[in-house]
Amino acid sequence: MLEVTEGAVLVTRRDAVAWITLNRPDALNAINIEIQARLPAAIREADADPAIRVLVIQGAGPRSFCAGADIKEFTAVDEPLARRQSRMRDHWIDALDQCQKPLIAAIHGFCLGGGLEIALACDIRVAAGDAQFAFPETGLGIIPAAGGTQRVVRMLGWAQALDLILTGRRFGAEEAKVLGLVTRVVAPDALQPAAEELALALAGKPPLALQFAKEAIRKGGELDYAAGRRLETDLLTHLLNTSDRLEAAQAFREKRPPRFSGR
Ligand code: DAK
Repeated sequence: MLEVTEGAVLVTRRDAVAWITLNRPDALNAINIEIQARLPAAIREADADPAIRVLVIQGAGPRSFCAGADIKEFTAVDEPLARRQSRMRDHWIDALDQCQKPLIAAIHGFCLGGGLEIALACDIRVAAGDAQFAFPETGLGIIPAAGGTQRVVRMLGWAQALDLILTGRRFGAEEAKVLGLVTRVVAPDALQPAAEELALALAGKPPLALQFAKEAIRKGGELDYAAGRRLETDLLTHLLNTSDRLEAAQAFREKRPPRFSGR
């Protein structure tokens, strides 16, 4: 994985963790065309790198994770351009959905519209106490369409999805936790350490078990119960002969920490 030190999406590596930073702090990290192109590339590259076990997405600057799509790039579009933009949107959000490694969103400040959709596409969301969430799309004459409507109805059910998306109301980190949109809230200056501690804990676990657990939950959750159980059993069967499963049991018997190889 190449480290990227300039541009709208930065990528750095610490230990086995790839830190992907939305880097347009003057625009509150709004998603412009450059972010739409670079974010999926960064995620796919980190996902393909065997030295990386966990990815964290965060926003640069003190005020925002991401304030949504770049409204200054919104224009009246003709049909071919609309189709092209729509393909690009599918592309950038698909990269998050297809990522096999654990994806953590470390959220501070504004987390709005497309920014909230990025966060919701991650596996675990850690929010700073100052985080503010909303789906402002309907006020702009559009709808959340980077997975927002579909993810929120699946995560929270119809009633909350309709309330949040029709009104576009702003809500804070504690309410987001009560709703179940984020699972952890920490003090603002504890966000980075909390995300790092979580990332390192996941990086120390058997990678295939995490990958298959993601698949069982994400894919299985879209299936009926019986089909989901079959998927779960198939995935477990693949894990039974992995070196890491044998290593976990061996380390337990020898009363030592396990060393996982990812095989
Ligand atoms: N786009 C562009 N610039 C933005 C921005 C945004 N979303 N949000 C903030 N900025 C810029 C501001 O313009 C300002 O820049 P300057 O004017 O100084 O050059 C700078 O960031 C600081 O913002 P403010 O001066 O406004 O700061 P305030 O504290 O007063 O207000 C705010 C902060 C977050 C409440 C406010 O900036 C705001 O309401 N921002 C807009 C939030 C929003 O509505 N976001 C868009 C949601 S819709 C699609 C794919 C995805 C989507 C759509 C289409 N396709 C592929 C077709 C997703 C849609 C959305 O996300």
